[in-house]
Amino acid sequence: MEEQFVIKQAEFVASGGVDGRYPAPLPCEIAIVGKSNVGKSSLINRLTNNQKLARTSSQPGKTRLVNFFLLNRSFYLVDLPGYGFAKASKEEQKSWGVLLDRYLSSGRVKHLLMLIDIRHEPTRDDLQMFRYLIYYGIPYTLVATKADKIAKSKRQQEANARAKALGAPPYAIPFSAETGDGKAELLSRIGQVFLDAQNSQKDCPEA
Ligand SMILES: Nc1nc2c(ncn2[C@@H]2O[C@H](COP(=O)(O)OP(=O)(O)OP(=O)(O)O)[C@@H](O)[C@H]2O)c(=O)[nH]1
Ligand SMILES: [Mg+2]
Repeated sequence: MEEQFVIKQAEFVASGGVDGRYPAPLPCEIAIVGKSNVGKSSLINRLTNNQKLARTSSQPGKTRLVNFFLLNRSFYLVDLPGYGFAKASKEEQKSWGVLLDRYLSSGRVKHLLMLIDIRHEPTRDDLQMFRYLIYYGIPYTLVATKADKIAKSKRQQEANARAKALGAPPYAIPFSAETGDGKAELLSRIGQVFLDAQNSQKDCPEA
């Protein structure tokens, strides 16, 4: 039987991005994108079983920097500021846009987890984000968050409908940071990405 990928250890490493400086890269770096309040930081906490690792808030706009978490002492999981935070000033929205853009175009990120709320149609910002990651050719996995808010029997169907509305192949992992639903599937996806990154590193060691 295939061994389950487990997160044994997690630590906060650094916040960055304002000056375009980040920690030294590792072969595997997975970042989380999605609109403000969709549950990016909560997902990190659930995956690592540490409610205090990434700061969360019921107020949108909590995460304002690019936050690097080192998992299993071997790869980065990166928490990004959410987009589409209506209350932010034009100036703030612009600087978050620059931060995100600079990070995503840095070539560091190997895989994106794009989070969408299982209950809502994608916003204009979601559509723009999705076009952006296709444009840059960044591999991604769609995750439909807050799955606990709808009936279990409808979750997969609703998650898939959200993916389809984005213009993606109609599949998203239903996930709940509240109950841990979808965690095993997401971990297995992350495990795959991690192994692929390790293997391609072996194939071209100087990359
Ligand atoms: N019911 C439920 N609530 C959730 C879930 N995930 C997150 N939340 C709640 O949604 C709110 C926002 O969560 P965060 O994890 O801070 O969201 P974020 O995407 O990091 O937000 P920004 O940092 O502002 O971009 C908090 O009140 C969380 O408790 C979930 O799976 N189920
Ligand atoms: Mg956050």
